[in-house]
Amino acid sequence: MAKGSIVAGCLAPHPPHLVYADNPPQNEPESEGGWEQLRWGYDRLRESLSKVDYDVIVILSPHWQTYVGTHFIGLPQCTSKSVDPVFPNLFRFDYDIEIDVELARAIHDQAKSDGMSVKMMENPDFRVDYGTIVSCHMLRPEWDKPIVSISSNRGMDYYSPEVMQEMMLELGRATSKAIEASGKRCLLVASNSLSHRHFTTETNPPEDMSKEHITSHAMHLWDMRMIELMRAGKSQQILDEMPEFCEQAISEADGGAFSWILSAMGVPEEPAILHGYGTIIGTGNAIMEWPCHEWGDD
Ligand code: 2X7
Ligand code: FE2
Repeated sequence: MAKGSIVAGCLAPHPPHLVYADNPPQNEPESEGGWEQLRWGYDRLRESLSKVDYDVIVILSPHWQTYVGTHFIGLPQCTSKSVDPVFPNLFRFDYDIEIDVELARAIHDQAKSDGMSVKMMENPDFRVDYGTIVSCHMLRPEWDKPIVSISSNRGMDYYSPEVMQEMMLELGRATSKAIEASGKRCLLVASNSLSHRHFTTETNPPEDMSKEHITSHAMHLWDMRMIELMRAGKSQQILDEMPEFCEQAISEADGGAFSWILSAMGVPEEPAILHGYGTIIGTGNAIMEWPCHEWGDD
């Protein structure tokens, strides 16, 4: 069997506003558009990924929060309606998702044998979190690829950013080992915003773009710094600065997805491609791609 590989890594933010603005048939509420810069960024990412062949999407979302270890969905099919708890007016989405349980279990087993606390989630009533759904929909609206869904074990809330990061680096290494052994071509997805300080009131209508901007200059500076580091291939520096980023920018990288993906890709020195940047209710969101399939083995 050929070795499995990570064909590309993506930073794919998941504010439900993006799906709301796109008006897909699965989502009940209707909009007049909005957040076009980010949605055009997703167009460019999809166009770039259309040239890459892959079997499965492996995604870690900060909105599936598990406080005892990392969990993996272990059900072959998940079908239900997802309602965003904070934005039920924007996101009521019918989903029908195929899970690659074999690969999920392989990553689980590898992480377990490396000493991590992990669990396969097999409750048939489980609802998939909206972060996973939004990122996957924006990446691949055809929903024709199975996914591996990985939880965020909130190591930063329970311990510290440093502990969170150590755990996510370990999980990244386990993910990469299991993918290699699986023979599968995988698209890796970190589903998170960058700076994450948001407004506390909503405009009418929510898609009124005359009201959309970053919450503060400090948040803007952090977002630009992270984007420049990604574009310069300075993954190790990102990891080194992650604790300050999480704390000072209230970043959604606190869920571990950003550290996990950099680790799984081997802390790349190759540049990431910026497909788009924009704010959503004041948070900073970058759509990035690491085109690993172009890098070769050496
Ligand atoms: O989950 C989110 C988010 N990360 C950022 C902005 C708005 C809503 O939801
Ligand atoms: Fe979020």
